[in-house]
Amino acid sequence: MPGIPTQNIDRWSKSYCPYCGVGCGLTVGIKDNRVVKVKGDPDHPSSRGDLCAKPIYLPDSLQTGRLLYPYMRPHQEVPFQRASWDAALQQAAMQFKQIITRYGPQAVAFYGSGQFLTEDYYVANKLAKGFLRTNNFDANSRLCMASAAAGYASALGSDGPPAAYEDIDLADCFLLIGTNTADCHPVIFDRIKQRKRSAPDRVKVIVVDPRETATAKIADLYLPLRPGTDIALLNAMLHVLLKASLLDGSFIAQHTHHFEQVEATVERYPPEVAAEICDLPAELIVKAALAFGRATGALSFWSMGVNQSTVGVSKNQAIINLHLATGQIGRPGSGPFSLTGQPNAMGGREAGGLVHLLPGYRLIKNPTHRLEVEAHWGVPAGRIAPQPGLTAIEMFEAAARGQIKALWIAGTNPAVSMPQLDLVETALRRAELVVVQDAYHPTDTTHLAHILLPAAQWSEKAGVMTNSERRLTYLPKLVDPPGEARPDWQIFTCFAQALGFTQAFPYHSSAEIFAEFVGLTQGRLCDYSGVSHARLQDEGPLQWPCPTPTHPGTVRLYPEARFTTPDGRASFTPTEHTGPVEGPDTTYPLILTTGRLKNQWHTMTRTGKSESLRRECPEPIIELHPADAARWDIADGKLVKVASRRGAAIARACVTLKIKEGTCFMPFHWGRLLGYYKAVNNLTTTATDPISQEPELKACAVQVSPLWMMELQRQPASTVLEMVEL
Ligand SMILES: Nc1nc2c(c(=O)[nH]1)N[C@H]1C(S)=C(S)[C@@H](COP(=O)(O)OP(=O)(O)OC[C@H]3O[C@@H](n4cnc5c(=O)[nH]c(N)nc54)[C@H](O)[C@@H]3O)O[C@H]1N2
Ligand SMILES: Nc1nc2c(c(=O)[nH]1)N[C@H]1C(S)=C(S)[C@@H](COP(=O)(O)OP(=O)(O)OC[C@H]3O[C@@H](n4cnc5c(=O)[nH]c(N)nc54)[C@H](O)[C@@H]3O)O[C@H]1N2
Ligand code: SF4
Ligand SMILES: [Mo]
Repeated sequence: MPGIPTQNIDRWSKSYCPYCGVGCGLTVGIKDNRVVKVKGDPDHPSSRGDLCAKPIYLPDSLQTGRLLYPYMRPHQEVPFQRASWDAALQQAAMQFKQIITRYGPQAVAFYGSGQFLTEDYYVANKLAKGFLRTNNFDANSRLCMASAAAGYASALGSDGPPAAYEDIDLADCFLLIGTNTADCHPVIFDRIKQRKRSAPDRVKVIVVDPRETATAKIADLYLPLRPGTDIALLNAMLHVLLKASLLDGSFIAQHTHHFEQVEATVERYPPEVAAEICDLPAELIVKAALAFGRATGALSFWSMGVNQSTVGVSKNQAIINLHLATGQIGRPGSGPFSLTGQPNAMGGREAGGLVHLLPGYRLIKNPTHRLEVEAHWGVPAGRIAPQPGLTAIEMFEAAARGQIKALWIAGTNPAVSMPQLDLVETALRRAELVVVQDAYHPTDTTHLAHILLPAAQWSEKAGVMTNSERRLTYLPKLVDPPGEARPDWQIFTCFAQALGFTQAFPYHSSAEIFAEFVGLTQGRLCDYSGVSHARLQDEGPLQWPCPTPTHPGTVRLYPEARFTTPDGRASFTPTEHTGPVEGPDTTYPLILTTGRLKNQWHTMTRTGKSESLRRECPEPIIELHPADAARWDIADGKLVKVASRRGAAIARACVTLKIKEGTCFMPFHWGRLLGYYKAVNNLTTTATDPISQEPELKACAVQVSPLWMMELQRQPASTVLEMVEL
C-alpha cells in the first residue's frame, strides 16, 4: 500500500472516487495540505468500503506534472508565456467576442467531460446555451454514454438507469454484455461475484464479449460473439423466449406499445440464423435465452462493447426490449442497467451537458423546455437557439474545415481519446483559438493550445457527482489547489464575467450553483430539488428522485411500471442486425476492437504518474489469436505493425486464445506524445451511430505484420516505439 503510516495523518475526510462511474466512497487521509492516503469508505451505500487499486494510487498522481499557472501564446509554434488569470481570460473573452461578431455564435464550441462536477457542467452550459447563444457544448460522454442515454429515452421516455446496486444482491441472472466489468467497474464485479457465490446453482451469469476477459471467469455461459453482432444475438434470445412462452404477456399488454413490431422482427432471428451471424453455437444462444427467461430477477449490465457502435442505440433498445418483454424492469433484482464510464457522466446528462440537452433531462428541440430554462436563467424567451449544436466528432470536423474558430476544451484529452487523431490535430491547428483547461501539462491536447488554464482537480474543489445508480455524493475540498489552479466552475464563472455577464454569473461557491441548478430538476424524472450541499454533507449520499428536503431518495425507478411517457407506457423498438461499417476484407482482414486495461485510466495523465500502476503494462499491446498470429508470422512478445485505412500503430504481440479468431484488441491509453505510433486512435474510425452520434470505437478493419527490425528489437521497447518510422 502506498502512502505514509496512518498514525502520521493530520485528519481523515470522506470523499468520492474520481475515476469510474461505480462511484465508490473514499476515506481520505490528509497531512500538511496534501492527500497522502486513500481507503474505502465503509459508510458509502454504493460501495460499502470496497474500492479498487486506481484510487489507492491517487496520492502519487496529484502533484507531479501539474499545470500551475495560466499561459498564453499567439500561435502554436512559439513557447508559452506565463500570464495572469485576468490577462488570459480577457484575451479569451476578446477573441470569443470577435469571432462571434464576425462569424456568429456557431463558430465557437466547448468540449467538456464526464469528470466535471455537476456545478462545472451547469455553469459552462448556462454560459454557452443561454448567453453565447451556441448549443455547441458537447462532452466526452458522446464517445461513451450517448447511445445508452438515447436508448433509455426512446424506450422509457427519459434517460436514467432504472435499477440500483442493491438489485445485484437480489438478481438470479446477470447478462454482462459488452462490458469488462472485472477490469473497468471492479467494485460492481465484486458484488456480482459475491452474489454468484452466495447461490452458485441458482444464480446464472452470462458474459457476451469477443474477448474472454477477467469478467468471463465467473460466467456460466460465455458467448464469444463476433464484434458488432449483439443485435442478432439479442433478437434471437427474444425469439427463443417467445417460442418457449417465457414472455410476460400481461406486462406487455398493460405497460408497453409496439410489441407486435418486435415480434415480427425477431421471427426472422431464430437461433440458427443468429448463430451464423455471431459465429456462436445455436445451443449456447438458446441456453442464454432460457437462463434469462426463467430468472426471477434478470439484471443486464453493459457498457462500451454495446454503446460504441454505429448501431449503439439499437443495441441498447434490443437489451431493453428483452427486459420489457419479460417484465424484468422496475422490480427488485431486475432491470436494464448501463454502467456509466466516468464518475459524473450521469451528472453531466442531468445538467444538460450535451449539445442536444438542457438541464433536468430537457431537450433543446422542445420549445416548452427552452422556455422553462430561459425563465430560470432570466433571459428573454427565444434566447436559446432551437437547434442542437455540433456533437463531438462534428465539432472537430467543423474546426478542421475552418468553420469552428474557437474551441474551449476542459477535463478531456481529445488529442488521445478521439478517433482519427489526424482529424483532431488538424482541427486544433486550424482553429484561431484553442483554450485548454486541464490539471496537467503537457498533455497531447495542452500541447496544441493557445491559452492554458490551470484547473484544480479532485480533492482541491467542492461539488457533487452522480454515479451509475443515480446516487449523488458531495466531494469536499480537502486541500488547496497548487499554484494558481482554480475549480472549473470558477474558471467558467470568471470567463462569463470577463464577457460581461456578471449579473447572471455572480457565484462565489459551488453550493450556490448547485442550488440554482436543482431548481431546474423540479418535476422532472431526475428531480433532486430536495438535495443541497448541506444535506449531502449532513446525511451522506442520496439517490434521485429526491424531490423534497425530507424525501429519503429512491432506490429504483418505475416500480409501478409507469414510464416517463405521456400515457405511461414504454416503447418496444424493432432492431435489425447491421455489421460494423468497416468489415474485414483482403487488404484489412482483421477487426480491431479497442478498450481499457485494468490499472490505467484513459489517457494516463493521472494513473500514468504512478510507477506501480505503470509497471503492470508499460507499453501498448495487441491481443491476437494464435491462428491469426501464425497466419501473419507474428510471435508472442514481438513488435507488430498495425495499419488501418487511416494510419498505423505499433504494439507488442500478446498471442492468446482468449480473443476470437479474426479479432484483435488494443488499449487506447497511449497518445502520440508518448510515442507517435503508440496511439491506437491513429487507426480508429469516425463513423458514428446516426441517432446518438457516438463513434464506432469498437470496430475497424486492420492489417498486421511483424516489425522486422532485429536491431531495434534489442532496444528497450519505449525507445523502439518512439524511433521507429513506418
Ligand atoms: N481500468 C479502467 N477502468 C475504467 C476506465 C479506464 O480507463 N480504465 N474507464 C471508465 C470509462 S470512461 C468507461 S466508458 C468504462 C468502459 O468499460 P468497458 O466498456 O467495460 O471497457 P472497454 O474495455 O472499453 O470495453 C468492454 C468490452 O467490450 C468488448 N467488445 C468489443 N466489441 C464488442 C461487441 O461488438 N460486442 C460485445 N458484446 N462486446 C464487445 C471488448 O472486448 C471489451 O472487453 O470503464 C470505466 N472504467
Ligand atoms: N479507441 C478508443 N478511444 C476511446 C475509447 C475507447 O474505448 N477506445 N473510449 C472513449 C471513452 S468511453 C471515453 S470516456 C474517453 C475518455 O477520454 P478523455 O476524456 O480524453 O480521457 P482522460 O484521460 O480521462 O482525460 C481527462 C483530462 O482531464 C484532466 N483532468 C483531470 N481532472 C481534471 C479536473 O478536475 N479539471 C480539468 N479541467 N481537467 C482535469 C486530465 O489531466 C486529462 O487531461 O475516451 C474515449 N476514447
Ligand atoms: S470501482 Fe471505480 S469508483 Fe470504485 S474505486 Fe474503482 S475506479 Fe473508483
Ligand atoms: Mo467512457
